[in-house]
Amino acid sequence: MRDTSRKLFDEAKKYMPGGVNSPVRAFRSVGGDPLFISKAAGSRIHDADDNAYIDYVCSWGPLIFGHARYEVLKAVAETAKNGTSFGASTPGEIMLAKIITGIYPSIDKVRMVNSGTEATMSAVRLARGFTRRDKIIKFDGCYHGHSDSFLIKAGSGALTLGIPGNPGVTNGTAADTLIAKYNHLDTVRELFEANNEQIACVIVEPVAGNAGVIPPVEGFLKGLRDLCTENGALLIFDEVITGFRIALGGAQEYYGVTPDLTCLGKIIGGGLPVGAYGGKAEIMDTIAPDGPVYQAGTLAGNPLAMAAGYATVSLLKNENPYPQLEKKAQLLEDGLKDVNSKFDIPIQMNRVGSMSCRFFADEPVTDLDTAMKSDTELFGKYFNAMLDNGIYMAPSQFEAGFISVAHSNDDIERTIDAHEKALGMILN
Ligand code: HOZ
Repeated sequence: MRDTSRKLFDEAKKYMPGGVNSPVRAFRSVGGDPLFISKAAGSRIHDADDNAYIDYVCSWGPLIFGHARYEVLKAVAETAKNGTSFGASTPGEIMLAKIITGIYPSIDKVRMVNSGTEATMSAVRLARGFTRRDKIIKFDGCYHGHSDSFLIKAGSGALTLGIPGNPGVTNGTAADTLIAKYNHLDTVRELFEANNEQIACVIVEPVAGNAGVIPPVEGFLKGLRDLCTENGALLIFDEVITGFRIALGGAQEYYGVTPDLTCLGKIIGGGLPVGAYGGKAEIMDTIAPDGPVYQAGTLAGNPLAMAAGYATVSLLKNENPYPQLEKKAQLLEDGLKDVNSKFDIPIQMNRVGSMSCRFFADEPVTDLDTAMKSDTELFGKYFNAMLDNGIYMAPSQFEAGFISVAHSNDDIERTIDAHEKALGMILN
């Protein structure tokens, strides 16, 4: 049934480490062979054997309108006709920068990069350069891409694959990354007290989305804001996932807390490789060529990514799909919960807007420790049973699922149905 994908995976393993270009894709924690995708449209992806699946990965978040949305494809195709990259400025960069700064009051100026990893890495360098301090605080289970400073107690693939410590990261770098517990403000306060005037920034996913989905508890983000202000440190929101996802203005709009710097990615590239970081002009002007903090990129502000991103953000601004997304996500959550009540399997349903996660755990998941109590083996069985029933989810307990504008009520019904079948299958 998935023979072609299996053959392709065998072939891929000869030429690429683990047969993949990003570890979670290898399906290691859920078992089975990864799908090779041949095409997608709307809410559906097709594998190389032409099996169709309702897709809840949505390219890990960027595809808020679903796959191959006409306006986005058109923007990319029309831009590509004039060339794909110049290593020089283009009007498209201004268009995307202008629409982003118009939507995010905390962002006066923005610098485009090529990925979320670059955005967070550069934002932290900027925070260090601006404050002239070395140490940073990050949270256990939060993932900010794969640059050295962040690969300590990281979420996503590092968590999924249980990769311990930080091979490849120097002890010096690791020593400058202080780890606090997500949703435990006291641990942040203690780190500030123990490292007086040494902390450049606190970086946080305002909704943790790489250890499953873990919403911030009441007062957590506001508490971070206050602690940063009191201690002269910058607050960085990594909104690579939440930006334009849980609200047009991201988590900072949703929760009403203003960071000093914001990292964006995913949706602002409309499915093409992109990242960005921005903030107050006073801070951003520290970046070269205006200031001494260096950061550059041959393909930064690439015209195709700018076009796809601008088309996507314009659609979001014009159509305001957020109430509709919330409705669909609620419908799905309610249906899944109804099914859950028929089975003797403890499942915690975490959700913020159109990002969600089902934890196979007994108790509410509010931090990394409680997330780690999930039954990952059971999740693996569930994942494969869902796949067999036509549903493509992130192949890890510790990732977020996304619903798009393209997901229909019929898709949601089918998903609830598949969920019931899958739970039945894993009990047998
Ligand atoms: N959690 C990652 C994105 N936020 C998964 C994508 C990947 O690593 O390939």
